[in-house]
Amino acid sequence: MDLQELNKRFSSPILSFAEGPGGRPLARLQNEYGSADVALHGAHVLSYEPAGNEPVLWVSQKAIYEDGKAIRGGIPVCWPWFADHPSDSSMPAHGIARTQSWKVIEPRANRHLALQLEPTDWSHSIWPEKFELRLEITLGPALEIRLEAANKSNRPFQAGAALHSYFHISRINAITVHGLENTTFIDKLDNDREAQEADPISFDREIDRIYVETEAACLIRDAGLNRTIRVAKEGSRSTVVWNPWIGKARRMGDFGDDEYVSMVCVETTNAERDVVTIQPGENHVLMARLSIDS
Ligand code: TA6
Repeated sequence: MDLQELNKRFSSPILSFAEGPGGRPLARLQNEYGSADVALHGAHVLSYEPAGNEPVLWVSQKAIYEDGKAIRGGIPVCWPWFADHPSDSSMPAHGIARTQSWKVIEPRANRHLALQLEPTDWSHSIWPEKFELRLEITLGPALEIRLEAANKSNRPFQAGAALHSYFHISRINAITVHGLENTTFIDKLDNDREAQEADPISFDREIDRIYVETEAACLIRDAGLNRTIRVAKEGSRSTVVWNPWIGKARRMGDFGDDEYVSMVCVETTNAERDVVTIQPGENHVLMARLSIDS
């Protein structure tokens, strides 16, 4: 559906469609609470700017906007597995959802934008389950991102997932992440060792941690911007915290060498022991709610 048809069929006083980065279709939400841009590619939230505040999300200056590629930044939708496929390393990292084009559909009551993904020949060739994904976004006092996964088959399947949010910060050494104190995490940089820390998270090196069995909201306190980003969630039992630091940043072609200083990932996830099993005919909802704490 081209932009003219999208606007004719779905635009509203707060929703319009325009050409975005890479000349690709973008949905733009705008109201008294602020604005948010969502690429139809990957149902990928690219920006969220609360009224009167700095952008909440970060996107790399070197992000790539191409079919089959994931956009570096914003909120990649990772499904039906997080990070590497559990048993087949030849599979695409973070699943099949973030690299495909989603369809705009009618949102449910009180929600502002809805996108849908169903199996394609490509996805079926690498993951043969019958599913339907629906991403709904609501721009209010918080930006609410709701990922609903439906099992359309006659057998249960396991689904890992993440709303892999990249946040805009002043400087990596000016922030701390709160809410995961004394919570078990899997350290992806130390042979999946499990550990806990009593203090809020501060950053002086690469961090790549999957915190498990936690439903806590996280706070990103940013002394440089004098603000706190709240990352609340529902339907999620894992939270991933990641900063690539300079070494990994330099090894990623779609990530500027020094961009690691202005971002942090706090990801609303179900991974490892928190992967969910969806029964035939049933759904699972994963939701992230992003806001600036007054
Ligand atoms: O967010 C944690 C993580 O699994 C890191 O290990 C890093 O690989 C990151 O995701 C980005 O993954 P991507 O496939 O988007 O490069």
